This record gives sequence, structure tokens and C-alpha cells, in this order.
Amino acid sequence: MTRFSSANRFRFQFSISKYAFWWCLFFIVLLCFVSNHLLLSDNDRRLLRNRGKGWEQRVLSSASPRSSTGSTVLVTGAAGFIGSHVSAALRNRGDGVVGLDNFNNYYDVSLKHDRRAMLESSGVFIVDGDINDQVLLKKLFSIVQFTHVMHLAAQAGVRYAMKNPASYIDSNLSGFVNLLEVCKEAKPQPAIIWASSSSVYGLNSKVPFSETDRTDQPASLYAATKKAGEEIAHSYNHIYGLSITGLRFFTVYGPWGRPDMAYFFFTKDILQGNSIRIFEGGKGGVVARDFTYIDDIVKGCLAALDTAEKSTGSGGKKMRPAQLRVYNLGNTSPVEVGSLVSILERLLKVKARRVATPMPRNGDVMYTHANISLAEKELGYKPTTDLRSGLEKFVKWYLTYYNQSTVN
Ligand SMILES: *[C@@H]1O[C@H](CO)[C@@H](O)[C@H](O)[C@H]1NC(C)=O
Ligand SMILES: *[C@@H]1O[C@H](CO)[C@@H](O)[C@H](O)[C@H]1NC(C)=O
Ligand SMILES: CC(=O)N[C@H]1CO[C@H](CO)[C@@H](O)[C@@H]1O
Repeated sequence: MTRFSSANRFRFQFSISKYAFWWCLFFIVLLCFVSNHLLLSDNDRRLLRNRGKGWEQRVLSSASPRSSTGSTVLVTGAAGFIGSHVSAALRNRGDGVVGLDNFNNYYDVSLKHDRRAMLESSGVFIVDGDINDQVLLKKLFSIVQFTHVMHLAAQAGVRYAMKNPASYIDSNLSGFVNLLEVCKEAKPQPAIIWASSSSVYGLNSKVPFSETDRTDQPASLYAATKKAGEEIAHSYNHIYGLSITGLRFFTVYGPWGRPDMAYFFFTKDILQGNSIRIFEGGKGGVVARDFTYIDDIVKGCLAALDTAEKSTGSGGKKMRPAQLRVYNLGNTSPVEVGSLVSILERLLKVKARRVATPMPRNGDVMYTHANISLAEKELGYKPTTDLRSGLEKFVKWYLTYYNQSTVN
């Protein structure tokens, strides 16, 4: 009897624990389902799906320098114009490079994918993701100890900006802050080099523009956000000991450039026989730009990286004051837009159909001219490409890339 009842009790307990087991399982599944849907953003889920072991391996191998003295650099906006050139140059000299880009469709995405293909063939992996994605950034910093961050990403998008300026500012500025937050927490903190812009000089009319000139009169929202970026950089440097270098780029052009820039769409329109609008300043004022060739800019970026001191903080705590710098990277010889078109006409052997238009009041400044003596002194920066030879290389690339046969 005793044997029977103990067996019975055993069976009874077994069936209870079986019930408990199934209920537990049910609750666990329910919990997973709910938390997955309530707590995880789309991005997190994408991260979990696509970023497993193989992905980590690719990040790691891209990050490892080939030379023993090489740096390990995170390049944001790596599929962009300047980002792709800088990534290639870093990789070619033996540094470890991990790219990050969200491949947004502001301009022809296939151009970005082709830049990516070019970089991947030289061993640079570009992570498909956004600088506003904290989870992703933290993950990257947990896999790799970056010595430097080259921050060249920004959300362009003119049409979207008109409809929704707030969100557009959001993505440029909050993206930068997001990145700084992750950098300040990192152990060790990387040094940061980032893209500011000549547009910060705004209404300043004293030329050439020097770093010490006033930059508190932005003429566009874009300029205002770049200026804000410089101030934010100051605060992160001051509070957390991050080493930060801002580069004020002056109208960068060259092969693999951005289709939304004048030299690029002028080339396209001239070849297609479309008329082009050339802005003119009122009352004899000239519209001119200090066009700077991409290879010169790349040299300036690398020199800024090589001369950057280490950040002094660690894990969010400042130890002592850190380096904070800003440099003009220009060509220091402004060219009128009309002359740019004449050079293109000669290179393309096609006459442009010019339509002179008064400069619209959209905040673009009339004239830019960089004083580069500070970059020359401290970075050894010395641009060597004049607009004619630079455009020649651009046109050559353009014709090959778009496979046109207008020129023999
Ligand atoms: C964000 O940055 C991009 C690229 O630098 C620029 O084209 C765009 O105008 C910026 N947006 C704003 C609101 O400044
Ligand atoms: C250029 O900037 C330097 C400081 O970096 C300054 O000493 C020099 O006077 C400036 N040159 C001109 C022509 O403004
Ligand atoms: C100008 C140019 O590069 N033309 C080339 C376009 O592509 C075809 C076929 O892919 C080539 O045969 C042309 O030489």
C-alpha cells in the first residue's frame, strides 16, 4: 500500500510540475514576444537579426591595422564622398578602418554602393547603420578599441529639410551628440576629427577667412548647425577630456563626388544639352568659391588625425585638459562660378547653355576664401591641385563612370 501511495503521490507531483513547466514556458514565450515588441526598436531587432558572429568577425578584421603603428579608425559617412576617399587612404597606408553609413537615398544610392564595393575590395567593411543608433555604436565600441573617430556623416536632404527642418537638424546635431556620448564613455576614449564647414563664416566679409574671425553670424540653418557642432565639441572637450579637431571644409570636389553639387550637375547638364543657371551677385558682386580638390582634403584629414593628441578622459571622467582644434581646409584661390563652367566646357568639348540668374537669398554666401596658414603651420597642409587639373580628373572619372561617348 505504502508503495502504491508514494507512486501515486509521485505521479501527482509529476503532473503538477508538468503543468508548471508548460505554464512557465508559455509565460517565457509571452514575455519574449511582448518585450521584443515593446522594448526593442526596429533597429535593435535588425541588429539582433543581422549582426551575429560573422558580422563581428568582419568588423574585427576590417578594424585591425596592417602596420604595427597603425591606428584603428571609425569613419562615419564612409560611403559618402569625403568619407570613402579618407577610408581608402587610411586603409592603403595600413590603418584599420571600420566604416559606418546609413545609405540614405538623398542622392543616387547606387553611387554609395559603388563606393562601398570599391572600399570592400581594399578590405574596408562598411557597417550599414545610423549614428543615431546608440545600441549599434556601443556594440561597435565593445568589439573594437578605436583610437580615432573620423566623423564625416551628416543627413543631407534639401527637399526633406524644407518640409521638416526640425527633424533634419535633429539628425545632424543629435547624431553628433550621440557619437560624442559613446566616445566619452569608451575606455580608452578615441580622439575625434569631424567635418565642420566654411559656411560658419556666414556674413563675415573679411577675406580670407581665418580661424580667429567671427563665426556668430550664420547665413543659413546649415551653417548654424555646423557652428552649434563646434560649440558642442567645445563642451565635450571641456567636460570629458575628449580630444576634438574640427575641419572647416571649403567646397570639396573631385571623382566620386556628390551629384547635388554644382560642378557635378553642371557636367551632367552640359553633356545633356540642358541649360545651366549661373548665379550672379547683385551690383557687380562676384559669386566665387574656394574649390578644394579631394586629394588635398584627404591629406589634411590624415594630417589632422596624425597630429591629434590622445583624449585625456576615461569612461566618462576627465583627467586633465585635452586638445581642441579647428582648421580651415581650403585651396586659398577662389574661382568665379563662370570660370568653373568655362573650364568644364573646354574639358567636355561642349558649349554650355548659360542662364545668368541673380543669387537667391537662400543663405548661400557669395564668396569664400580660406586662410590656410594655421593648417599649413600645424598640419603641414599644402594643397597642390588647381581647379583645372582637379576638374580634369573629375571629368575623366565622370565619363568612365557614366560611360558617355560624347568626348573622343
Ligand atoms: C546636415 O548636413 C548635411 C551635410 O553636411 C547638409 O547638407 C545639410 O544641409 C545639413 N542639415 C542642416 C539642417 O544643417
Ligand atoms: C591668416 O591667419 C594667420 C593666423 O593663422 C594670421 O596671422 C594672418 O594674418 C592671416 N592672413 C591674412 C591675410 O588674413
Ligand atoms: C566611353 C566609354 O567608356 N565607353 C564604353 C561604354 O561601355 C561599352 C560596353 O560596356 C564599351 O564598349 C565602351 O567602350
